[in-house]
Amino acid sequence: MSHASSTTQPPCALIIGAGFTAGAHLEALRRLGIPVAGVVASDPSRTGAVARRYGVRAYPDTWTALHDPAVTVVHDCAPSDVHVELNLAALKAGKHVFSEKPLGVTAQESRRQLDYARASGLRHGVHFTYRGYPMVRELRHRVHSGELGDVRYLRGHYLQDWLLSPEDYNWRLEASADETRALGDIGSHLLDLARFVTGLEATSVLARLSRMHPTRYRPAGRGTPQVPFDVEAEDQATLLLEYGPDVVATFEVAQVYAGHRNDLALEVIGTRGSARWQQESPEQLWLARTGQPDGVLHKSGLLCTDALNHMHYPAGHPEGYADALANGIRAYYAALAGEASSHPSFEDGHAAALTVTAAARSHAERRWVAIRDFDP
Ligand code: 4PW
Repeated sequence: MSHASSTTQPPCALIIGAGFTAGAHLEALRRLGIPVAGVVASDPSRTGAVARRYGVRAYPDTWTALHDPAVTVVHDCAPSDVHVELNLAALKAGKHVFSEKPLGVTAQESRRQLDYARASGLRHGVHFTYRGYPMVRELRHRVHSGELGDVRYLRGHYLQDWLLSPEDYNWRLEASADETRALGDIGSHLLDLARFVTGLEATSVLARLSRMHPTRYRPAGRGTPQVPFDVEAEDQATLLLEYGPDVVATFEVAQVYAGHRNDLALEVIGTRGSARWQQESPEQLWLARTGQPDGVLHKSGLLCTDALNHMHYPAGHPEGYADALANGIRAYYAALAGEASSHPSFEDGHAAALTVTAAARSHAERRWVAIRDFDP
């Protein structure tokens, strides 16, 4: 497997998908000055609409898009259940891949992609947006510098409410019984955040998954009644995790908790102190350390270097989700250009998928499971 053309050409992106995430990638690429060849999605009218909005080419089908010699990097912003097919096709066409999470809806899918990507020599990345916030970098630095002592507990949640009503419709809700849904979609972010911040690998999990509504409704078109369908996968999950013998975590994930818009939070509790970051107050870090007054650290020019590398406006000029997303894309393209830059890879995507798959099995069998047993 040799893919010399994509590794020597200047970068040029292809976007697969036409939803919220595809638009966010397009905006970030534009902001970073990275050329975009075009867009392709399963629905030609949506492909056309996105292409017009951003002034890029609308490809007629995925094969044509993936085999355009102008394209060097594929951004997979398509629904989760087609990532395996699209990412493998992109790698086979000799393109670098920057995939949205979850890398696969099962650990089998993420393992196949990781093995193929490693052998291809192409650059593989997974977009775990929340690593792109300066204060996440600051939290990681403080955990690794030992400021909190030895890490013992993690508390975290990723809670949303945009799928609360049975009439709220999105492709995610159609996940089959052998896939995960909320856990893969947003639980993967929380698992990755905990792993990134602490450097610890989850070793075992006990999980309980549930659904708010057994029946939901799919729109059938203008003037036509909505079509009911059975919900097979979870929209809520409670996890108890072990990270080796000494560290325990409790995590909650849901997309049906009223009032929680994009409420991602991680608290690291150590033998000498605790620290917490929350996505909805992204420029702050809560700190409580023994022998010191509790306090909230605000984003400033005095943060650790890694946080400053991810801070692109001076203190007092708030940065949020779109900036974190652009920071993740910037890090991937810098690495592609040969610069010393780290970004989440298919290995990180596989690590999250492994824990999600193990959690689904734990729920199905109502028992603790060892996560490594699920690495195919
Ligand atoms: O990746 C996540 C999505 O799947 C995002 O960060 C937010 O939640 C927005 O949509 C979903």
